[in-house]
Amino acid sequence: MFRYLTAGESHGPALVGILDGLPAHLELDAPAIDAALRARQGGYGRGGRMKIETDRVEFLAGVRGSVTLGSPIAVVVRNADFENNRALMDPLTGGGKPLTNPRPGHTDYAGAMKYRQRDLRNVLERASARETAMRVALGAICAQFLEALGIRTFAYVERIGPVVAAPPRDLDRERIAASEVRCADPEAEEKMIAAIDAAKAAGDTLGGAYVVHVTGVPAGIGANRQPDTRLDGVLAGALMAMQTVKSVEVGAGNEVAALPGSQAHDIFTLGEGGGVARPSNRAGGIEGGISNGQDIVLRASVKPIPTLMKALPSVNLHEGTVAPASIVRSDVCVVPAASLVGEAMVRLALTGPILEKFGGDSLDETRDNMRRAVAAAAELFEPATLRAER
Ligand code: EPS
Repeated sequence: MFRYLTAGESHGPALVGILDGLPAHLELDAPAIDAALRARQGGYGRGGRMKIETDRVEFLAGVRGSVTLGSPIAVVVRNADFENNRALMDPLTGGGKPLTNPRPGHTDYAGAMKYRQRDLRNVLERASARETAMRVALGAICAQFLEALGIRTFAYVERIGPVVAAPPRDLDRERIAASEVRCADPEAEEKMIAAIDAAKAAGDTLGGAYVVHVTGVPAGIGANRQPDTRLDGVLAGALMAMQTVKSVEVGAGNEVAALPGSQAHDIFTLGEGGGVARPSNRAGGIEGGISNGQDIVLRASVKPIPTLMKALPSVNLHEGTVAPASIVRSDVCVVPAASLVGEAMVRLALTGPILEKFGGDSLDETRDNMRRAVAAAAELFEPATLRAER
Protein backbone atom coordinates (compact mmCIF):
# COMPACT_ATOMS: atom_id res chain seq x y z
CA MET A 1 0.00 0.00 0.00
CA PHE A 2 1.33 3.44 -0.96
CA ARG A 3 0.92 6.14 1.70
CA TYR A 4 2.48 9.32 2.99
CA LEU A 5 2.65 11.42 6.13
CA THR A 6 3.83 14.94 6.89
CA ALA A 7 4.64 16.75 10.14
CA GLY A 8 5.81 20.24 10.99
CA GLU A 9 4.74 23.58 12.44
CA SER A 10 4.93 26.76 10.36
CA HIS A 11 7.62 28.34 12.58
CA GLY A 12 9.03 25.13 14.06
CA PRO A 13 12.46 23.78 13.11
CA ALA A 14 11.40 21.89 9.97
CA LEU A 15 8.76 20.15 7.90
CA VAL A 16 9.24 16.40 7.60
CA GLY A 17 7.67 13.87 5.27
CA ILE A 18 7.61 10.12 4.68
CA LEU A 19 6.63 8.40 1.43
CA ASP A 20 6.10 4.68 1.83
CA GLY A 21 5.51 2.21 -1.00
CA LEU A 22 7.27 3.76 -4.01
CA PRO A 23 9.11 1.08 -6.01
CA ALA A 24 12.90 0.71 -6.08
CA HIS A 25 15.13 1.90 -8.95
CA LEU A 26 13.45 5.25 -9.58
CA GLU A 27 16.20 7.74 -10.35
CA LEU A 28 15.40 10.97 -8.52
CA ASP A 29 16.17 14.44 -9.83
CA ALA A 30 16.64 16.43 -6.59
CA PRO A 31 17.08 19.82 -8.35
CA ALA A 32 13.65 19.30 -9.98
CA ILE A 33 12.11 18.82 -6.51
CA ASP A 34 13.76 22.06 -5.35
CA ALA A 35 12.44 23.79 -8.48
CA ALA A 36 8.90 22.68 -7.54
CA LEU A 37 9.45 24.10 -4.03
CA ARG A 38 10.72 27.36 -5.50
CA ALA A 39 7.67 27.61 -7.77
CA ARG A 40 5.33 27.15 -4.79
CA GLN A 41 7.04 30.05 -3.05
CA GLY A 42 6.36 32.32 -6.01
CA GLY A 43 3.29 33.86 -7.60
CA TYR A 44 2.01 37.42 -7.45
CA GLY A 45 0.39 38.33 -4.14
CA ARG A 46 2.68 36.44 -1.75
CA GLY A 47 3.78 38.01 1.54
CA GLY A 48 6.94 38.47 3.60
CA ARG A 49 7.56 34.86 4.63
CA MET A 50 8.58 33.90 1.12
CA LYS A 51 11.49 36.35 1.26
CA ILE A 52 12.81 34.56 4.36
CA GLU A 53 12.62 30.98 3.07
CA THR A 54 14.61 29.24 0.33
CA ASP A 55 12.96 25.82 0.47
CA ARG A 56 15.20 22.85 -0.31
CA VAL A 57 14.64 19.15 0.19
CA GLU A 58 17.10 17.03 2.20
CA PHE A 59 16.89 13.25 1.93
CA LEU A 60 17.27 11.22 5.12
CA ALA A 61 16.22 7.72 4.04
CA GLY A 62 15.05 5.50 1.21
CA VAL A 63 17.44 6.83 -1.44
CA ARG A 64 21.03 5.91 -2.30
CA GLY A 65 23.03 7.58 -5.05
CA SER A 66 19.83 9.44 -6.06
CA VAL A 67 18.02 6.12 -6.71
CA THR A 68 15.08 4.90 -4.60
CA LEU A 69 15.66 1.70 -2.63
CA GLY A 70 12.02 0.68 -2.18
CA SER A 71 12.32 1.45 1.54
CA PRO A 72 10.40 4.39 3.06
CA ILE A 73 11.65 7.74 1.75
CA ALA A 74 12.14 10.35 4.49
CA VAL A 75 12.74 14.01 3.69
CA VAL A 76 13.13 17.32 5.52
CA VAL A 77 12.51 20.93 4.44
CA ARG A 78 13.94 23.31 7.05
CA ASN A 79 12.14 26.48 8.19
CA ALA A 80 14.65 29.34 8.02
CA ASP A 81 12.15 31.45 9.99
CA PHE A 82 12.60 29.16 13.01
CA GLU A 83 15.76 31.11 13.84
CA ASN A 84 13.63 34.28 14.24
CA ASN A 85 11.06 32.40 16.34
CA ARG A 86 13.18 30.13 18.53
CA ALA A 87 11.95 31.66 21.82
CA LEU A 88 8.35 31.21 20.66
CA MET A 89 8.58 27.83 18.96
CA ASP A 90 11.48 25.78 20.36
CA PRO A 91 9.99 22.27 20.78
CA LEU A 92 11.35 21.98 24.34
CA THR A 93 11.48 25.53 25.70
CA GLY A 94 9.20 27.62 23.42
CA GLY A 95 6.35 29.80 24.67
CA GLY A 96 5.04 33.35 24.65
CA LYS A 97 2.09 35.71 24.83
CA PRO A 98 -1.06 33.88 23.66
CA LEU A 99 -3.01 34.81 20.53
CA THR A 100 -6.62 35.35 21.59
CA ASN A 101 -8.70 36.78 18.70
CA PRO A 102 -9.75 34.09 16.17
CA ARG A 103 -9.73 34.95 12.45
CA PRO A 104 -13.07 34.20 10.74
CA GLY A 105 -12.43 31.54 8.09
CA HIS A 106 -9.21 30.26 9.68
CA THR A 107 -8.75 27.14 11.84
CA ASP A 108 -8.19 29.26 14.98
CA TYR A 109 -11.57 28.85 16.70
CA ALA A 110 -12.53 25.32 15.59
CA GLY A 111 -9.02 24.09 16.45
CA ALA A 112 -9.06 25.79 19.87
CA MET A 113 -12.34 24.01 20.68
CA LYS A 114 -11.02 20.69 19.43
CA TYR A 115 -7.64 20.65 21.21
CA ARG A 116 -8.68 22.76 24.24
CA GLN A 117 -6.07 25.37 23.37
CA ARG A 118 -6.30 28.79 25.03
CA ASP A 119 -3.41 30.06 22.88
CA LEU A 120 -4.52 30.13 19.23
CA ARG A 121 -0.87 29.90 18.14
CA ASN A 122 -0.99 26.23 19.17
CA VAL A 123 -3.62 25.77 16.46
CA LEU A 124 -2.44 28.07 13.69
CA GLU A 125 1.10 26.68 13.59
CA ARG A 126 -0.04 23.38 12.04
CA ALA A 127 -3.01 24.93 10.24
CA SER A 128 -0.73 27.31 8.31
CA ALA A 129 -0.26 26.66 4.63
CA ARG A 130 3.49 26.53 5.29
CA GLU A 131 2.89 22.78 5.64
CA THR A 132 2.06 22.57 1.93
CA ALA A 133 5.78 22.92 1.13
CA MET A 134 6.18 19.29 2.24
CA ARG A 135 3.19 18.18 0.16
CA VAL A 136 4.86 19.78 -2.86
CA ALA A 137 8.18 18.04 -2.09
CA LEU A 138 6.49 14.63 -1.77
CA GLY A 139 4.30 15.35 -4.80
CA ALA A 140 7.39 16.23 -6.85
CA ILE A 141 8.88 12.81 -5.99
CA CYS A 142 5.62 11.14 -7.12
CA ALA A 143 5.72 13.25 -10.29
CA GLN A 144 9.01 11.61 -11.22
CA PHE A 145 7.49 8.17 -10.68
CA LEU A 146 4.40 9.07 -12.73
CA GLU A 147 6.50 10.61 -15.49
CA ALA A 148 8.48 7.39 -15.77
CA LEU A 149 5.11 5.81 -16.67
CA GLY A 150 4.24 8.59 -19.16
CA ILE A 151 1.78 10.36 -16.82
CA ARG A 152 2.10 14.15 -16.56
CA THR A 153 0.24 16.67 -14.41
CA PHE A 154 -0.09 20.35 -15.03
CA ALA A 155 -1.83 23.16 -13.13
CA TYR A 156 -2.94 26.62 -14.21
CA VAL A 157 -4.99 29.43 -12.74
CA GLU A 158 -8.42 30.10 -14.19
CA ARG A 159 -9.81 32.77 -11.86
CA ILE A 160 -8.57 35.30 -9.34
CA GLY A 161 -11.36 37.15 -7.54
CA PRO A 162 -13.75 38.41 -10.23
CA VAL A 163 -11.28 37.96 -13.13
CA VAL A 164 -11.79 34.80 -15.21
CA ALA A 165 -9.31 33.69 -17.91
CA ALA A 166 -10.35 32.43 -21.33
CA PRO A 167 -10.06 28.61 -21.55
CA PRO A 168 -6.53 27.79 -22.79
CA ARG A 169 -6.47 26.55 -26.40
CA ASP A 170 -3.44 24.38 -25.72
CA LEU A 171 -1.49 23.69 -22.56
CA ASP A 172 1.38 26.09 -23.15
CA ARG A 173 3.36 24.99 -20.12
CA GLU A 174 6.17 27.48 -20.61
CA ARG A 175 3.83 30.45 -20.93
CA ILE A 176 1.92 29.38 -17.81
CA ALA A 177 5.07 28.69 -15.78
CA ALA A 178 6.44 32.11 -16.78
CA SER A 179 3.24 33.92 -15.75
CA GLU A 180 3.28 35.51 -12.28
CA VAL A 181 -0.28 34.29 -11.77
CA ARG A 182 0.17 30.97 -13.67
CA CYS A 183 -2.41 32.07 -16.24
CA ALA A 184 -2.25 31.38 -19.98
CA ASP A 185 -4.42 34.36 -20.98
CA PRO A 186 -2.28 37.56 -21.05
CA GLU A 187 -5.29 39.88 -20.91
CA ALA A 188 -6.70 38.15 -17.84
CA GLU A 189 -3.23 38.03 -16.31
CA GLU A 190 -2.99 41.82 -16.36
CA LYS A 191 -6.43 42.18 -14.78
CA MET A 192 -5.60 39.55 -12.13
CA ILE A 193 -2.46 41.44 -11.10
CA ALA A 194 -4.44 44.68 -10.93
CA ALA A 195 -7.11 42.96 -8.80
CA ILE A 196 -4.44 41.69 -6.37
CA ASP A 197 -2.91 45.18 -6.14
CA ALA A 198 -6.34 46.68 -5.42
CA ALA A 199 -7.09 44.05 -2.74
CA LYS A 200 -3.73 44.72 -1.10
CA ALA A 201 -4.32 48.48 -1.06
CA ALA A 202 -7.70 47.87 0.59
CA GLY A 203 -6.23 45.53 3.25
CA ASP A 204 -8.24 42.72 1.68
CA THR A 205 -7.51 39.26 0.17
CA LEU A 206 -8.63 37.32 -2.93
CA GLY A 207 -9.51 33.72 -3.78
CA GLY A 208 -10.03 32.11 -7.16
CA ALA A 209 -9.92 28.83 -9.03
CA TYR A 210 -7.35 26.62 -10.70
CA VAL A 211 -7.33 23.55 -12.95
CA VAL A 212 -5.17 20.44 -12.64
CA HIS A 213 -4.83 18.62 -15.97
CA VAL A 214 -3.40 15.10 -16.17
CA THR A 215 -2.31 13.38 -19.39
CA GLY A 216 -1.27 9.78 -19.98
CA VAL A 217 -3.46 8.01 -17.41
CA PRO A 218 -4.54 4.72 -18.99
CA ALA A 219 -8.13 3.50 -18.76
CA GLY A 220 -8.89 1.37 -15.72
CA ILE A 221 -7.37 3.31 -12.80
CA GLY A 222 -9.58 3.48 -9.71
CA ALA A 223 -12.46 1.12 -9.03
CA ASN A 224 -16.23 1.19 -8.54
CA ARG A 225 -15.88 -1.64 -5.99
CA GLN A 226 -16.45 0.61 -2.99
CA PRO A 227 -17.17 4.32 -2.44
CA ASP A 228 -13.59 4.92 -1.26
CA THR A 229 -11.97 3.23 -4.28
CA ARG A 230 -13.57 5.53 -6.85
CA LEU A 231 -10.95 7.68 -8.56
CA ASP A 232 -13.05 10.87 -8.70
CA GLY A 233 -13.68 10.60 -4.95
CA VAL A 234 -10.00 9.96 -4.25
CA LEU A 235 -8.80 12.90 -6.36
CA ALA A 236 -11.53 15.31 -5.23
CA GLY A 237 -10.87 14.33 -1.61
CA ALA A 238 -7.18 15.07 -2.06
CA LEU A 239 -7.92 18.54 -3.44
CA MET A 240 -10.54 19.29 -0.77
CA ALA A 241 -7.91 18.38 1.82
CA MET A 242 -6.13 21.68 1.19
CA GLN A 243 -6.34 24.67 3.53
CA THR A 244 -7.98 26.99 1.00
CA VAL A 245 -10.15 24.76 -1.19
CA LYS A 246 -13.94 25.06 -0.86
CA SER A 247 -15.15 23.08 -3.89
CA VAL A 248 -13.87 20.64 -6.48
CA GLU A 249 -15.26 19.85 -9.92
CA VAL A 250 -14.42 16.96 -12.25
CA GLY A 251 -14.48 17.81 -15.97
CA ALA A 252 -17.38 20.13 -16.83
CA GLY A 253 -18.39 19.83 -13.15
CA ASN A 254 -21.20 22.14 -12.05
CA GLU A 255 -22.05 22.99 -15.66
CA VAL A 256 -23.61 19.58 -16.35
CA ALA A 257 -26.26 20.17 -13.69
CA ALA A 258 -27.90 22.60 -16.11
CA LEU A 259 -27.50 20.50 -19.27
CA PRO A 260 -29.88 17.83 -20.61
CA GLY A 261 -28.38 14.35 -20.91
CA SER A 262 -28.17 14.76 -24.67
CA GLN A 263 -25.56 17.50 -24.18
CA ALA A 264 -23.86 16.46 -20.94
CA HIS A 265 -22.13 13.25 -22.02
CA ASP A 266 -19.18 12.39 -24.27
CA ILE A 267 -20.44 10.30 -27.18
CA PHE A 268 -18.51 7.37 -28.66
CA THR A 269 -17.43 7.30 -32.29
CA LEU A 270 -15.12 4.95 -34.17
CA GLY A 271 -11.47 6.02 -34.02
CA GLU A 272 -9.48 6.41 -37.22
CA GLY A 273 -6.90 3.78 -36.36
CA GLY A 274 -9.43 1.35 -34.84
CA GLY A 275 -10.89 1.44 -31.33
CA VAL A 276 -13.15 4.26 -30.14
CA ALA A 277 -12.83 8.03 -30.09
CA ARG A 278 -14.52 10.62 -27.84
CA PRO A 279 -14.98 14.03 -29.50
CA SER A 280 -15.46 15.76 -26.12
CA ASN A 281 -14.29 15.30 -22.51
CA ARG A 282 -16.98 16.72 -20.26
CA ALA A 283 -16.56 13.77 -17.90
CA GLY A 284 -13.00 14.93 -17.17
CA GLY A 285 -11.51 11.51 -17.91
CA ILE A 286 -13.40 9.59 -15.23
CA GLU A 287 -16.62 7.57 -15.66
CA GLY A 288 -18.06 5.43 -12.88
CA GLY A 289 -15.10 6.21 -10.65
CA ILE A 290 -12.68 4.67 -13.19
CA SER A 291 -10.30 6.49 -15.56
CA ASN A 292 -11.49 6.13 -19.18
CA GLY A 293 -8.20 6.95 -20.91
CA GLN A 294 -9.05 10.60 -21.62
CA ASP A 295 -7.17 13.43 -19.89
CA ILE A 296 -8.19 13.88 -16.26
CA VAL A 297 -9.36 17.44 -15.63
CA LEU A 298 -10.11 18.78 -12.15
CA ARG A 299 -11.00 22.27 -10.98
CA ALA A 300 -10.68 23.56 -7.40
CA SER A 301 -12.13 26.81 -6.07
CA VAL A 302 -10.18 28.56 -3.36
CA LYS A 303 -11.38 30.93 -0.64
CA PRO A 304 -9.65 34.26 0.04
CA ILE A 305 -6.98 34.05 2.77
CA PRO A 306 -8.65 34.64 6.18
CA THR A 307 -5.91 36.93 7.52
CA LEU A 308 -6.90 40.43 6.42
CA MET A 309 -4.68 43.43 7.11
CA LYS A 310 -7.94 45.34 7.63
CA ALA A 311 -8.98 42.82 10.27
CA LEU A 312 -12.47 41.28 10.27
CA PRO A 313 -14.68 41.69 13.36
CA SER A 314 -14.00 39.06 16.02
CA VAL A 315 -13.77 38.66 19.79
CA ASN A 316 -11.03 38.41 22.41
CA LEU A 317 -11.71 34.94 23.81
CA HIS A 318 -9.74 35.64 27.02
CA GLU A 319 -11.35 38.97 27.86
CA GLY A 320 -14.82 38.28 26.46
CA THR A 321 -14.78 41.57 24.52
CA VAL A 322 -15.46 42.49 20.91
CA ALA A 323 -12.10 42.96 19.18
CA PRO A 324 -10.71 42.76 15.64
CA ALA A 325 -9.28 39.40 14.50
CA SER A 326 -5.56 38.79 15.07
CA ILE A 327 -3.32 40.11 12.32
CA VAL A 328 -0.35 37.89 11.54
CA ARG A 329 1.93 38.18 8.53
CA SER A 330 0.12 36.73 5.53
CA ASP A 331 -0.42 36.84 1.78
CA VAL A 332 -2.95 38.79 -0.32
CA CYS A 333 -3.57 35.97 -2.81
CA VAL A 334 -2.25 32.40 -2.85
CA VAL A 335 -4.15 31.02 -5.86
CA PRO A 336 -1.03 30.57 -8.08
CA ALA A 337 0.78 28.76 -5.26
CA ALA A 338 -2.36 26.78 -4.37
CA SER A 339 -2.54 25.54 -7.97
CA LEU A 340 0.87 23.95 -7.50
CA VAL A 341 -0.13 22.44 -4.17
CA GLY A 342 -3.24 21.08 -5.92
CA GLU A 343 -1.01 19.59 -8.59
CA ALA A 344 1.09 17.96 -5.85
CA MET A 345 -2.03 16.57 -4.18
CA VAL A 346 -3.20 15.03 -7.45
CA ARG A 347 0.25 13.48 -7.96
CA LEU A 348 0.15 12.00 -4.46
CA ALA A 349 -3.44 10.81 -4.81
CA LEU A 350 -2.90 9.19 -8.24
CA THR A 351 0.19 7.24 -7.20
CA GLY A 352 -1.72 4.85 -4.93
CA PRO A 353 -4.37 3.77 -7.47
CA ILE A 354 -1.68 3.44 -10.18
CA LEU A 355 0.35 1.13 -7.93
CA GLU A 356 -2.76 -0.76 -6.95
CA LYS A 357 -3.51 -1.45 -10.60
CA PHE A 358 -0.01 -2.29 -11.84
CA GLY A 359 1.88 -3.23 -8.66
CA GLY A 360 5.63 -3.69 -8.78
CA ASP A 361 8.46 -3.49 -6.26
CA SER A 362 10.86 -2.02 -8.81
CA LEU A 363 10.15 0.61 -11.46
CA ASP A 364 10.76 -1.84 -14.34
CA GLU A 365 8.28 -4.29 -12.87
CA THR A 366 5.61 -1.56 -12.62
CA ARG A 367 6.39 -0.37 -16.15
CA ASP A 368 6.28 -3.90 -17.63
CA ASN A 369 2.98 -4.64 -15.89
CA MET A 370 1.51 -1.39 -17.18
CA ARG A 371 2.70 -1.99 -20.74
CA ARG A 372 1.19 -5.49 -20.78
CA ALA A 373 -2.11 -4.34 -19.27
CA VAL A 374 -2.46 -1.42 -21.70
CA ALA A 375 -1.67 -3.66 -24.70
CA ALA A 376 -4.19 -6.30 -23.59
CA ALA A 377 -6.89 -3.63 -23.09
CA ALA A 378 -6.20 -2.19 -26.56
CA GLU A 379 -6.66 -5.63 -28.11
CA LEU A 380 -9.89 -6.36 -26.25
CA PHE A 381 -12.18 -4.92 -28.93
CA GLU A 382 -9.87 -5.07 -31.95
CA PRO A 383 -11.88 -6.30 -34.96
CA ALA A 384 -9.29 -9.09 -35.41
CA THR A 385 -9.88 -10.35 -31.84
CA LEU A 386 -13.62 -10.30 -32.34
CA ARG A 387 -13.34 -12.24 -35.63
CA ALA A 388 -11.17 -14.88 -34.00
CA GLU A 389 -13.74 -15.31 -31.24
CA ARG A 390 -16.62 -15.78 -33.66
C1 EPS B 1 2.76 30.13 3.88
C2 EPS B 1 3.39 30.40 5.04
C3 EPS B 1 2.80 31.27 6.05
C4 EPS B 1 1.90 32.32 5.40
C5 EPS B 1 0.89 31.69 4.49
C6 EPS B 1 1.45 30.72 3.52
O1 EPS B 1 3.88 31.81 6.71
P1 EPS B 1 3.79 32.94 7.86
O2 EPS B 1 2.58 32.59 8.67
O3 EPS B 1 5.09 32.79 8.61
O4 EPS B 1 3.72 34.25 7.11
O5 EPS B 1 2.68 33.22 4.65
O6 EPS B 1 -0.07 31.01 5.25
C7 EPS B 1 -1.28 31.58 5.42
C8 EPS B 1 -1.69 32.63 4.77
C9 EPS B 1 -2.14 30.92 6.38
O7 EPS B 1 -3.25 31.44 6.62
O8 EPS B 1 -1.72 29.95 6.95
C10 EPS B 1 3.35 29.22 2.88
O9 EPS B 1 4.48 28.71 3.09
O10 EPS B 1 2.70 28.96 1.85
